[in-house]
Amino acid sequence: MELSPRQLVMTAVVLGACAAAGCSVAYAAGSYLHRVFSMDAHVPCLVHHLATSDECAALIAEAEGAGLKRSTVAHDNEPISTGRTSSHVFLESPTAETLKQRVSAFLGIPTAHFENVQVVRYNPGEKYDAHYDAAAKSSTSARELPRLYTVLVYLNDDYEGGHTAFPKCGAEVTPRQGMGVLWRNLSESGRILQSSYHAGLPVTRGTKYVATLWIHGSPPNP
Ligand SMILES: O=C(O)CCC(=O)C(=O)O
Repeated sequence: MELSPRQLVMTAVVLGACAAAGCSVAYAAGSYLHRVFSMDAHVPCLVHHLATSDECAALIAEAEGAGLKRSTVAHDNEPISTGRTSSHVFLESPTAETLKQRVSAFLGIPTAHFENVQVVRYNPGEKYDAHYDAAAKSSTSARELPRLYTVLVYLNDDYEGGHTAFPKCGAEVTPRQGMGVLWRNLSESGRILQSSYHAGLPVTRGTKYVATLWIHGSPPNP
């Protein structure tokens, strides 16, 4: 099933407390969400039905087929981190491409600005401590990464724990298969946005899978 931007708009929701931070994501039937955002999504937003259940299942199978490895934080050649204990793999597959195309249409940013889709697996006890995606360490003074937006897509929800927390927004997302969470990491002037500080809380039972899309302001270096 293909999802139109209109269907996505109809189900977009702003996470509660951050709305006070000045973002006006108005409900505008017939508008595309990226226009509603007017590119100032300085708050995390939920996007329901961003991926179909078939796509979610395919991404999990493709990731398992390709082989996931213990996660690093910014680059695959870094040492492993105790703050990020999951495993992941970057995928280049027709399903990953479909997801990129959909998010690209949704945000109005070409897929050339996207990193490859990363599929992350968390077994019980595994987590990703609070951090900024636009910084290589969890402090804003650390080396910065040009990740303008992050889009997380939950690929399953048959597990316990594993919520995504935005501590500086007072918001916590309960994963639902196919649902996305989208947020901006950098302001227009390139400052790291406090609202983008987030964590993948420990999974307490079962296995969690998410797909992560990082989108840059210009095409990333190969
Ligand atoms: O798995 C989650 O809920 C959060 C993932 C995350 O923090 C990230 O990919 O940057």
